[in-house]
Amino acid sequence: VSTWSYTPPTAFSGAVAGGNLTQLETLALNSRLNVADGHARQEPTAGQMKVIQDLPELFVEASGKPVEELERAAFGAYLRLLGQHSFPTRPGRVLSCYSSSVAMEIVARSLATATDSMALIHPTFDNIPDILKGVGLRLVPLSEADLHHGDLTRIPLTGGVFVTTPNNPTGRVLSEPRLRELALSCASRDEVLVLDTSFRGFDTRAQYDHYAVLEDSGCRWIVIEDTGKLWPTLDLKVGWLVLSEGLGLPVPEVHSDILLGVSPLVLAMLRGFAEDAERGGLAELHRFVAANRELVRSALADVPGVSYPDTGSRGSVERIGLGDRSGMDTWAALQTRNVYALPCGPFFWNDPAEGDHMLRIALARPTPVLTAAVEVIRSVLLGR
Ligand code: EGV
Repeated sequence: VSTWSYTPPTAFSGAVAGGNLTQLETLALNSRLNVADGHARQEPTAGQMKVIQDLPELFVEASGKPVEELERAAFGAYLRLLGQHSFPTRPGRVLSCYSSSVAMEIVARSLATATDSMALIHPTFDNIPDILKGVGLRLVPLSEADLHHGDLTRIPLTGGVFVTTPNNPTGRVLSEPRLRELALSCASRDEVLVLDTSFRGFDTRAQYDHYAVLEDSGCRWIVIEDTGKLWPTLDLKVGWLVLSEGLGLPVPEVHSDILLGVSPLVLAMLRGFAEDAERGGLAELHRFVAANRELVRSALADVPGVSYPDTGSRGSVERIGLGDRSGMDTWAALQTRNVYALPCGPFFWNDPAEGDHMLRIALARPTPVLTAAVEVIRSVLLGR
């Protein structure tokens, strides 16, 4: 396996200490042994390659159709694929964004007009607390233990509850009964429930009909759906903002401040990827991720102190418990050998020490890349 020559992006060379996770991911972009970001970088399958080869025809098709039709087709194909059969169909209930982070920024700005505080799942990817704090919201951490098993009436009252499910990096999925409880609690406390479901495509346990539960509960809700983590589309993707009736927030107005719409070509391409996934591609992807997870676990099986905190995770990222070793020291040692992972401290946005002794590695990579990266991780952890 050849290694690309690596030039650190100079703009980010000072970003390591005190930087955020995305800055660490940026450092990894030029290395072949990049297992840092959670974007999909595996080889396209034969079915996906067919869609890629059809791009010139899709371009012509997209130029000649009303955007609303392309949007409805892509959104519908994606949500039906993932079991979300009660998704809203009325105009105005679904807004397309370039990415789920853009969608989140729009949600954050909208929420900030109505409240000064939110409860947010802990841990989660650090750009979510950063976006919410960036508009002035005060954040209350909601631990996974409290989210899944705690007394919901004891969560401090804020303007809303923000939950990533399946969560990043743990893969924990909010169950249907628990979503119902949470939604009813939000309804009775008049809090907005925001769900980020970017990783739901990897886990059939996150593919029950969330919209049926949300609509039944009577709460005000926003769901952020994201095609960006699933398929190797070179970051051509959409983040959809799906809104409840009577939300009472200026989401459409803020959305219109930020963008007019996403590319019709991207919408047409995503419909093609969703249809391929429906024809068996999704099951194939699940097998691929499971095999890569197994590859990692078995390659590191005999390394003293290594553990897997997320035994039940089916997401495209995997946490590795490092025992006594620090995540940041391990990150630095790997980085000198051109391997880029993520230290887990920053995921614990309210208490980074909780994530100090863990690393996150991406599984949505070509198997030879993952094999080579894990071989280096193994030598570093063995002190070689
Ligand atoms: C992951 C990075 C930002 C994000 C990476 C991610 N994007 N910061 N807007 O996509 O798990 O690696 O979610």
